[in-house]
Amino acid sequence: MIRIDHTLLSDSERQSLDRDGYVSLGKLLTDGDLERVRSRVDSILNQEADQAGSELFNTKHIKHPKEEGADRLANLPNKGEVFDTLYTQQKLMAAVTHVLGSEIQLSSLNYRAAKPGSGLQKLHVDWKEPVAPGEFKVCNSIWLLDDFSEANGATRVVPGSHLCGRVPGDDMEDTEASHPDQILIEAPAGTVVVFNSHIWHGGTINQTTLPRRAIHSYFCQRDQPQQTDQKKWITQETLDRISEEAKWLLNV
Ligand SMILES: O=C(O)CCC(=O)C(=O)O
Repeated sequence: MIRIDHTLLSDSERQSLDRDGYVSLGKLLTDGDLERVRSRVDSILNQEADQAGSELFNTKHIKHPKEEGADRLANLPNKGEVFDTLYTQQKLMAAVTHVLGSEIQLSSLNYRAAKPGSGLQKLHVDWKEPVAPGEFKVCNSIWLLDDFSEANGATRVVPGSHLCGRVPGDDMEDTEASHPDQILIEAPAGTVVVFNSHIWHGGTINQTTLPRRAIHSYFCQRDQPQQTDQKKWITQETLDRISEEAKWLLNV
């Protein structure tokens, strides 16, 4: 179990999550934190080269197709202390448990960077089927490592769509197309945005010359399979370093 301080979330933040399906928690990373995270990401990208993100593809329960338009890293809980806070931060916990209840676990902690000229995704939900409002299984958060803007491929969401009990393919002929009600998550680097993963969402095209970088801290109900099987990947070094709460969240 973890202790959650529900007072960390204001009434209006709770209302945004309930009504709109997402909320910005503001800038939770200092500029110094951001530099450390970016620098660690760069060194893992260099080290792993064409194997980067490989833990994400061909997992036992959830096959995640390799995405040509984006660089990925996976299994970040085991790749540096600098990532520990990205799945344990107290305000994040308050928001995720507001959506899913207290029986949660980390599904995966992955990096995604939309490459210049790429990154457009279909509008999608992060679950295999539509769910009724309140029967939510998954909740995601984006730690922005760069300022997100229309130009560099900010994530799009359709506010309120987590309550409609349908998925984009039910209503849209072309799920890559713009949705009339979509909005872009435009915010400064260091911001954390939590979104109910049943909201219709997706990456948009990065029209700049630099990657648009983010880390997704993704949670699911404790009785559901994790995207990354944390027990399989956990290392002794990580176990020796992290808190009891972090072990509980990883379910290791
Ligand atoms: O990085 C983004 O903007 C969204 C990514 C996303 O929704 C996904 O990869 O499933």
